[in-house]
Amino acid sequence: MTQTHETVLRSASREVVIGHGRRFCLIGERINPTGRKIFQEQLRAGDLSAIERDVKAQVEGGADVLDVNMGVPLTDEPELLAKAVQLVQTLTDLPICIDSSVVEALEAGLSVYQGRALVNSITAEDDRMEAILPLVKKYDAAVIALPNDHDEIPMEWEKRLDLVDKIVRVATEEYGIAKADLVIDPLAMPIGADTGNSLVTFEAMRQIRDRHGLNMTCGASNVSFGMPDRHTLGAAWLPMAMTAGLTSAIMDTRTPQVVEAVKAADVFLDHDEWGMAWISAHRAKAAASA
Ligand code: THG
Repeated sequence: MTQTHETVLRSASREVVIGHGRRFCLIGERINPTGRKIFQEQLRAGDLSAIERDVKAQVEGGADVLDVNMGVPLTDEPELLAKAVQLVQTLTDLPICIDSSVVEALEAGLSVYQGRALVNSITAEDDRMEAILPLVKKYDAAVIALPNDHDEIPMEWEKRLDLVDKIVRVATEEYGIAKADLVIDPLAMPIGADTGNSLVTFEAMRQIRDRHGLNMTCGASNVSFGMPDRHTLGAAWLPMAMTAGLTSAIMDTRTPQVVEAVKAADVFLDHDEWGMAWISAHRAKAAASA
């Protein structure tokens, strides 16, 4: 068996560990204005108040980490992301996943973050790794890496594995980043586009776990995009992905159906010893409704 790695994330006062023998790590996705017109207009006008509501909802739904993305067209994204990261740190003690395609925004977010962040993300492209991996090292963060390069997303798991090999080699040998601090996103594609997509992603997950022991995360809501009854698809897909080695997901924790499917899978995968977390969550729920 390959040794598996544990990724340690921290806020100023709390630690979260992602690992293959542990309970699944839920990364709340909603602090993100993509596709949300009103939220985008508010952010453009400097009104960050909606973030408060989104943080509250993701935390109450059971998030372990919060993804913060401020990708609003026609804004100063570094400034906005830094402000959002500062605000979120006043609202919760959960660690943050700093999500941007803009290198300067990632750096701005990292520079105001107190703790050990998860940077989202690099690809296997040389220029992305060159720009972002020094920041990961400088700020002692962990980083999500997507196995795609300049061409389109590879639809063969073998090609994704080749790109994972490249990312691991470059990050560890050229930038001195520990394997424990690499979290691979094996690329979950919409099932509506091709019903063979998930089989490729599950095989990539098994290979990444068995060959590298690396942690993984995924944009789990991508999977059901364009399909009816998305929650049921999500609630089936995540336990299957967990069995294949997925150790965290970027997901909407407001949906109990999906969150509970993950918690149940933790019990069956023996990641929740004696089902203690499962039992205490249900006791708390019973107490709250009494
Ligand atoms: N991998 C990594 N990071 C990611 C993603 C990924 N970050 C962004 C995204 N994907 C995950 N986050 C979100 C946040 C919000 C929504 C979806 C994913 C969302 N989607 C609406 C929906 O699904 O119906 C519609 C949005 C739209 O209109 O485009 O709210 O895969 N590493």
